[in-house]
Amino acid sequence: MKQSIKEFALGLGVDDVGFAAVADYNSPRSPKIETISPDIKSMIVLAYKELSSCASPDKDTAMSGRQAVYEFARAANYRVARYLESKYHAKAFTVPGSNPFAMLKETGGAVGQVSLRHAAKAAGLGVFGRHNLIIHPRFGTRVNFSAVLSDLDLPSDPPLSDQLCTECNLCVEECPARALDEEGKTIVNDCFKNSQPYGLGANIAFWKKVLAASPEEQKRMMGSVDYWRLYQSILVGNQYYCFNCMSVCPIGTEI
Ligand code: B12
Repeated sequence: MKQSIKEFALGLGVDDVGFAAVADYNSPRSPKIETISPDIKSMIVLAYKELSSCASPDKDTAMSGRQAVYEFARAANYRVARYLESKYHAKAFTVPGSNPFAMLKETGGAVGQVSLRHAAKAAGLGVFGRHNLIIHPRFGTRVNFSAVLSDLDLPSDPPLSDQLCTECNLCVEECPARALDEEGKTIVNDCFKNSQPYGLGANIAFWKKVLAASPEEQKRMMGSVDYWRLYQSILVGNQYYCFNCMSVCPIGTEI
């Protein structure tokens, strides 16, 4: 069953596939999987190589590469979920590459329903690096994930034991926000401000300024490039303007 699911997903163009039993998934800061469904027993984690455009100095081009990954991941999630439903009469639940996920005050809107990094690790697709991201043996850090959860009783693939991260510290040094200075922790808000300069935080700050401004200033602000970029960021869906910790990482044979 695992082999046929894997061949089906690879046949779609997914770059790598791993399986994790929910019992082997351990993400202390994520919600319990049961909150999605008590029937879920396994996770099928799909891996997508990040395009080399992630290293482009043109951030819109870099983000268009990410959009391509996420749009393909959404379709791949649906196809794999339908395959499980139609071939194995399974229940299937998709986990997107990014949004939508719970917008809660207590999580600062920065905790997904499922941590795809922790799922990828449990599925033998990679190991954590100094940047708190997953390093895949072939794609290095230039890898993104999505997942399909199911009630199929599928055992985990063997975990990767290799220490892929060489602690070269490039990710830490090249982080414009110094968000990785503390080992094992990403300073989420510092990364947010830099990686999503037109994200939720910037949106709220913009509207607060508009509300406090004179009618003349409000008109000027509504016509400003800042507002255009806020608008586009919503269109794109969380526009990232920084890929450094991903693009500078030298690990991987197919980066
Ligand atoms: C929310 C989110 C973010 C947030 C928070 C990131 C984080 N590390 O938690 C922000 C906006 C900062 C972010 C940034 C980035 N992201 Co992001 N993100 C997510 C998302 C949607 C949820 C992650 C989550 O649930 N984290 C919360 C818990 C589970 O994480 P944690 O490891 O336990 O805790 C971390 C932090 O919260 C913090 N932390 C630890 N303890 C504490 C305690 C407190 C109180 C606080 C506040 C924080 C904190 O440090 C830990 C290590 O990073 C995932 C997709 C998914 N569903 O998994 C993508 C995901 C993790 N992101 C990804 C990427 C690529 C990025 C960026 C490179 C930006 C970009 N250009 O894409 C940067 C990298 C930042 C980094 N090096 O950590 C990829 C990673 C792929 C890989 N190779 O591992 C994912 C898996 C998306 C995907 N579909 O592939 N992201």
